[in-house]
Amino acid sequence: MTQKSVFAAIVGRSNVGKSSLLNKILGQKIAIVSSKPQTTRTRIMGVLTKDETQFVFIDTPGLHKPKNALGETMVKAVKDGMTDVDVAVLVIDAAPHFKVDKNNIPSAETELIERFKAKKIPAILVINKIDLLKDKEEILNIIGIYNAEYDFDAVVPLSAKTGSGVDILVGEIEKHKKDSPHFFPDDELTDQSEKVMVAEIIREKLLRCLSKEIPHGIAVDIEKFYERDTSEGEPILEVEAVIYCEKASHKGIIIGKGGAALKKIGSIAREDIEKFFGIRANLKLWIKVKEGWRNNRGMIHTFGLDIKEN
Ligand SMILES: Nc1nc2c(ncn2[C@@H]2O[C@H](COP(=O)(O)OP(=O)(O)OP(=O)(O)O)[C@@H](O)[C@H]2O)c(=O)[nH]1
Ligand SMILES: [Mg+2]
Repeated sequence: MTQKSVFAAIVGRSNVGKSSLLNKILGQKIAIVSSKPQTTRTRIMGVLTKDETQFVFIDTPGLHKPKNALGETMVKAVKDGMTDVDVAVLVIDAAPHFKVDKNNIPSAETELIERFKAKKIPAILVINKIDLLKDKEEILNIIGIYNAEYDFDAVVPLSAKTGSGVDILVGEIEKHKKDSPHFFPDDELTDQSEKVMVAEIIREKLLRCLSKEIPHGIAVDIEKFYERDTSEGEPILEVEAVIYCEKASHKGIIIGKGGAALKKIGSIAREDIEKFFGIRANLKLWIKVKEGWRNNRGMIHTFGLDIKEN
């Protein structure tokens, strides 16, 4: 049996549902999701092996205008994520297109399309969040607008939330497969380490529980991560993590009155960690202030947020 592989980059603006789509395709959550923009900070690989074909999906941060060094590394991660792929999947959010001028494609999307043109990258257009559309006929308008900009190989309206249309997308991506040995073991799901997965689960809860700008200035560093047996001989995962924030006032908000906010974050993060690893877990959280870390390349590196080499 000749092995086949296909590399697909998932790109688009922030919050359009790229990570939700990756999780739905894999049938398991490996990328964190939130309603706040700039949730994904690095390039994340998701691997799906079906018989002779291995799909490698590259989830990328939402393309945006960077405001700091972290933003610059995120934008670089988008560009690097598109290098050497067989196909790009441009994800757009169906809903906002009816509120704005219909002929006005957002600049981040134009920029991505320009890159497909320059690098001759075959691309599939995904119109996501169709579950939110009342008038499905509007999809035809969107298709018209985007097809005038680029000769997309396929256009797939879908919902990463309900899963409707996701199989069609996988079929379209599969058309780009090439004869090639598999790059990952067939049972591998992601290139993220277990420690990074845990840090991301904690950051997701911070994004969900905290308001506005605080989560954008947060990084999570796992200091201890090991499994031990309890006195009853039961395996338990011990995790100790430091939450870095940018201001002392933010630290107070994260802790909350009498520690209530931190307790809640810790408890929902622990539940998810237990679900992901399938064993009980103990989670201890500390909070430290690191002013301006998002403009400090050394700290960005320490937090593992700069570009990973292939
Ligand atoms: N109704 C609906 N909501 C969706 C759908 N897909 C994603 N969402 C929601 O959209 C928000 C953003 O989803 P993400 O998957 O984090 O988006 P993203 O494009 O990865 O965002 P960044 O990582 O910030 O670039 C979340 O609140 C999701 O639950 C969908 O098909 N339908
Ligand atoms: Mg994301």
